Amino acid sequence: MRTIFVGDLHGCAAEFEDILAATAYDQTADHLLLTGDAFARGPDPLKTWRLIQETNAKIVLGNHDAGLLLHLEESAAGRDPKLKKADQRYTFAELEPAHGEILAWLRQVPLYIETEGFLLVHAGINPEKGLGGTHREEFITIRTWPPAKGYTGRRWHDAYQPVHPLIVFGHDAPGGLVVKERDDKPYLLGLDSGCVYGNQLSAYILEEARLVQVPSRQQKDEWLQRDA
Ligand SMILES: [Mn+2]
Repeated sequence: MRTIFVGDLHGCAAEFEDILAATAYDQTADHLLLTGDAFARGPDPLKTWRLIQETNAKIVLGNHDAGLLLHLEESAAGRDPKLKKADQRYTFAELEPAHGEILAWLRQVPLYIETEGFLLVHAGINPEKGLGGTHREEFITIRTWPPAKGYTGRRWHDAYQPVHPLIVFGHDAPGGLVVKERDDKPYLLGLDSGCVYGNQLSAYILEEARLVQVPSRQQKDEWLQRDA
C-alpha cells in the first residue's frame, strides 16, 4: 500500500494520466490524494473529473473548488451563478454533463485530511494558531505570513515550527515546488509546481520518499491570460 500525493491539477487531465503512469499508480494497492483545485482554469476539467472517479482519488478543498461549489449551489437552486471571469465560465460549461454529481461530491470534500503520517491541506495552516485554529479561508487561500495580498513575501510555512510529521499542500504556484527537510526527511511539501502554467505536475510517494514530476503539456501563460 502506497500513499501518492499529486499537486494542483487545474484541469490538466493529460498530465494527470502522465503522472499516474510515471508513479505506476495501482488502484488496488495505492491511495491517491490530491492537493485541491482540480478543475479550474485549465484545458480539460471534465476528463479530470472522470479520472478522479476512476482512480477513487481523495481531495481537499481548494479555493477554486470552493468557488465552483458556490456556483453549482446557485445553479441547483435555479439562480444564475455569478461567473465573473472567462475561465470560470469555461470550467462551468465544460463540467455541465456532471454538474449534479460534482455538486454532491464537492459538498463532502474536507478542508484537510489528517492521518498519523501526514496532514494534507490545499493552501496551508495558520502557523501561529496551528491546525485547530485555522479558519476555512486560511485552509484554502493562505500564502504569505503575515497575511498580505499578492504573491511575494515570506510564506506561512516560513513561520511554521514543525509539529506534524509531514504537511503536504498546494495552491502556491508562484512559490513553486517546496521541499523542507528535517533529519533528511521532508516535513513540508508544496506540490503546486504550476502545471497549468506550463511547468510541471508534481507527485510524492510517501512510503518511497520519492518525488515524481512530469512536464506540463500547456504553453506558458496559455491559461493564465483568459481574463484578458
Ligand atoms: Mn488554489
